[in-house]
Amino acid sequence: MDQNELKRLVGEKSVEWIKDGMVVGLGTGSTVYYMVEALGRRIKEEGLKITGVTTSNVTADQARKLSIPLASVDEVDHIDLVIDGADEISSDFQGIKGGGAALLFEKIVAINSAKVLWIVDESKMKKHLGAFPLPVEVIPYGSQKIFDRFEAKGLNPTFRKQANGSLLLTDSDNYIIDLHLNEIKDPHALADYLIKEVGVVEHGLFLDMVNTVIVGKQEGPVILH
Ligand code: ABF
Repeated sequence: MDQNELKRLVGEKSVEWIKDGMVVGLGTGSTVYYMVEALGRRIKEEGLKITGVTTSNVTADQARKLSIPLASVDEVDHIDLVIDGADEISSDFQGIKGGGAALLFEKIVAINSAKVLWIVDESKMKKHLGAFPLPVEVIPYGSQKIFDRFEAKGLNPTFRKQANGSLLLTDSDNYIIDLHLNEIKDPHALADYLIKEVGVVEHGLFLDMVNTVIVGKQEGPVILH
C-alpha cells in the first residue's frame, strides 16, 4: 500500500468512532479528506445524524458538498470528538500540526472537544518532534520583527509562501512562519516561549491533547491510546 492508501484506510476506519447524535470536529488535510468522505457515505446510507464543526474553509466546502450538517464552534454547547490529521507524533504522543496552515481553528476545536482522535499514516510516527518544520501563525503587522527575533534565537524561520511566491494567508488572514528545528528537545518550554511572543496567534505544538491515534500500517490500522 502506498501512503495515500494508508491515509484512506485510517480515514475510513476513524468514522467507526462517530455515533448517532454526536457533535464531531472535522479536521483538515489529505487524511481527513477520506474521513469526511466516509462520514458523508454513512450519513447518506445509514441516516446517521451528526453535527460537524469544521476546522478550515477547505473542509467546510467538502462537508457542504456531502450535505453534512455544520455548526460553528460557538454555536454548539459541546463537541464530543474531533478527528484530525497530524504532521508528526512523538513516542510520548505529542504532536506537530499546521502543515496545512489550519492550526488555529484545529487547536480551538481540539481544546473544546471531549475526545481528540488523530489519524496518520505510519510515516508521521517519530521518536522526537522537530524534523517537520514547526508552523507558527502570526499577525501580519510586525511579523518581520517576530521573524527577526526567531532568527536571533537560532530557530531557523522561513515565511510560508504560496506557489506564486506571495506570502500564504491563513483562513484568518494571518501569515505562517515555519521553524526548521530538526529536533525539539523540550516542546513545553518552546510552546511557552512562542505563545508569549506578542503577535504570535498560535503555534503548531499540540501538547497533552490527544486521546487516541489510529496509525495506518501495511498490516492494517493500529489503534494507540
Ligand atoms: C492537518 O492536516 C494538519 O494539522 C496537518 O498539517 C495535516 C496532516 O497532514 P495530511 O494532509 O498528511 O493528513 O490535520
